[in-house]
Amino acid sequence: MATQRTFSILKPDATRRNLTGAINAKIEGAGLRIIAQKRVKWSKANAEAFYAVHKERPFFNDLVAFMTSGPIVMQVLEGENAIAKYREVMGATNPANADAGTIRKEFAESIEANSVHGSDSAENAAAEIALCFKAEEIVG
Ligand code: FUP
Repeated sequence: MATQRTFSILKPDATRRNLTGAINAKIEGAGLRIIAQKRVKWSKANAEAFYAVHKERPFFNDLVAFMTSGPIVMQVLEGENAIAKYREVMGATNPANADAGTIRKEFAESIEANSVHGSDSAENAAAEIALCFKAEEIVG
């Protein structure tokens, strides 16, 4: 498996509880390199654009409200098999179903306030990175 890049977000529940360093330690401990990182506060339009794929889902409005409720940290991660590896390190969407040792098992508060986002495919990783970072902000 070749070196890949994936897109990550440390969500508002993580920044609120001062967990960005603890989560980054899990990411780096898994062998992923943080090659871009910035802390921002999303507008409603930013969150709606990012989660457009979930527009028809019943949780969409709550998800947008949550993702705009505080600062987030957007990242590009690089490593061998980075997309699947980060999904493994993140754990299941619902922390109740997440494996021991995963970010969501250790840190997530609920299925909504679940601490992290990670791309679920190579296609989405490329699109999410392009949406959120300029090429010169990514330093591999
Ligand atoms: P994941 O890829 O694991 O982040 O999960 P999804 O793409 O299915 O969902 C995206 C986000 O929507 C989740 F991180 C949290 C939110 N969500 C809910 O709030 N309720 C749900 O039932 C499912 C997802």
